[in-house]
Amino acid sequence: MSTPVATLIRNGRVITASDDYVADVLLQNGVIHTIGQSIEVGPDVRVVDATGLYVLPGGVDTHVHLENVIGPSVTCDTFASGTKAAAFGGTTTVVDFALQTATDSPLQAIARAQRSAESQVAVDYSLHVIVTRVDAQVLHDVRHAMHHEGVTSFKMFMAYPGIMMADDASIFRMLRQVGADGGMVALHAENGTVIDLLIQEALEAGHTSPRYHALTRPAIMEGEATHRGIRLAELAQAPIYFVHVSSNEALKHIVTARAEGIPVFAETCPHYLLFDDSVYHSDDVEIAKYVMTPPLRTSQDQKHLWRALRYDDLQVIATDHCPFCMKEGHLGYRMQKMRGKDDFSQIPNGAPGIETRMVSLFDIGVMQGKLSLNRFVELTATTPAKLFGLFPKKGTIAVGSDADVVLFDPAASQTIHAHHLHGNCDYTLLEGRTLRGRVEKVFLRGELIVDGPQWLGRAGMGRFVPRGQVRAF
Ligand code: DUC
Ligand code: ZN
Ligand code: ZN
Repeated sequence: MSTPVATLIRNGRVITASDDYVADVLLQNGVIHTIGQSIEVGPDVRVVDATGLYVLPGGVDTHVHLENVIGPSVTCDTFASGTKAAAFGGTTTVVDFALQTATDSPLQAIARAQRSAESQVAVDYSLHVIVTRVDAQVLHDVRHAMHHEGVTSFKMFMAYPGIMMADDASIFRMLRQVGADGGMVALHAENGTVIDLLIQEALEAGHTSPRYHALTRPAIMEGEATHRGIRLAELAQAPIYFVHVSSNEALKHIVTARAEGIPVFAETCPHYLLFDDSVYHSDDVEIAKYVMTPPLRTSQDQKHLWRALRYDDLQVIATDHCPFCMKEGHLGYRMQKMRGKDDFSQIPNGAPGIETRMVSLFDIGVMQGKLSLNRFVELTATTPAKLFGLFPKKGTIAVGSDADVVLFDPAASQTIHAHHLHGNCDYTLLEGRTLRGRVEKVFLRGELIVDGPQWLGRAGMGRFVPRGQVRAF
């Protein structure tokens, strides 16, 4: 068959953040054209029988690091490998980061990331700018980025002094302007200077193994920074978004602020739901796999995260896909994690997860009765799209939305192995784990890009998506 003019997904169970019904869905000209019962089509339309399958909006992962320079390391997934992996995992839109270096402006950072992404991306993408330095020119460029480049969110760090950390006044200035312009500041909330002191003291005491990564980043310092970020946002009268919330110490401030009506939003990540800090109870160098920031927390924290996900104190589950190789690696990125085998502070912080987000959350969330199907879609596609100005183009199944659609088999299962995944990372935290649910087919703007194990997508077919204002309420 030559390239079909359209695709009819017949008789699938359409799940959105609010609905759940069996219907036919016609994808045409890159968008969802019609949703109905027994839709008639001509012979030039490809018909896919989706009986027994879920028809989900393509996942929206608003926290990924592809080709990101983080300190002295570069994440091992390129825009090509990372977005292909995303597609196989049922994610059709990613938001990566453009880093403002010491010498350039946010606009240069955006242009640089776009140049690199353009020929490589296999799903649609956007960028948050990491703003490390704030002055009048930077604020001017931030405004330009928002109104002319379609970049409406900015990440700032309260950790990593001397590298990426911004001071409170800089964060406040950004919150005030970006909030007034309808954008979002995303914060990495940890007290960076105290954590650096704890790291220094641990190393001086000879505590060098990877487990000390977690011991030197206590949850209380995540809580302190979260509270400070909230107060800055309150003063600035701006919405604020906390990335990678891992602990109840942070969560309790978010819950209180939301109850007071302060527009605070937050994500957690699959690894905080899948694992707890018991993995750190060893001096084995393999623990470097679990060195991400913030570190994994207690099983008690995990219970609080699930509660917050259910009751909307957390609104998003994004991956913080930040892959570094343990051993083999690709593209010359060998032994990245092993750089820190004799000094935990040298282990690049981050773990992979872009391809396993949807299926792992389906298994531990939906199948274990912790999340409804609607909530699963809301957390992984709809709300991230709303909070970051992508909705309703992305994040839902509705007439006129982009035809980014995942056919998902809830009755299938799969055992995860790193060598079956499509990214460049040589390990997965889920190695050997059997998960219920499987992505069967993925459409990007109506084009079939994943068909079972077959890759039909192309590097460069993804598009930069200019984003609008946040929909925070
Ligand atoms: N924060 C992130 O969001 N990703 C990787 C490392 C970090 O500190
Ligand atoms: Zn961070
Ligand atoms: Zn991150």
